Amino acid sequence: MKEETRKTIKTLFIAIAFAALGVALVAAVMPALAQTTMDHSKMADMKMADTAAVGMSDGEVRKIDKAQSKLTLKHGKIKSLNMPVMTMVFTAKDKAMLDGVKVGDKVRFQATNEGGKLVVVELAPAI
Ligand SMILES: [Cu+2]
Repeated sequence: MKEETRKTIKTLFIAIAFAALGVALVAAVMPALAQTTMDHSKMADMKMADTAAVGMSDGEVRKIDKAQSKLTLKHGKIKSLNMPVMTMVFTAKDKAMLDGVKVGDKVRFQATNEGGKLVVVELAPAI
């Protein structure tokens, strides 16, 4: 092989390697960018949902676990959390909230999703 040909091939390989690196970088960065954009729109949606769903949801106390700051509520639709009617466990934001209710009580409450954990931030007897 001629020295000239070897040099050309070497240059070509380097060029291909850089091109491949570039593609890999773009491939690695693009999903991250897309993700960031999606998160922003999600946040905007959540804020809109929060504003739209000011107010409390209906519930009935099924179980109280004061030691764990948890309560089981049979609840009506919760628009802000996109939930249908169901019975589920919530975490009370403040243990003292649980002092004001007992099993069987009808309540009005407000719950938020805090990193996947559903937290009751307000709890009051139903009027
Ligand atoms: Cu639920």
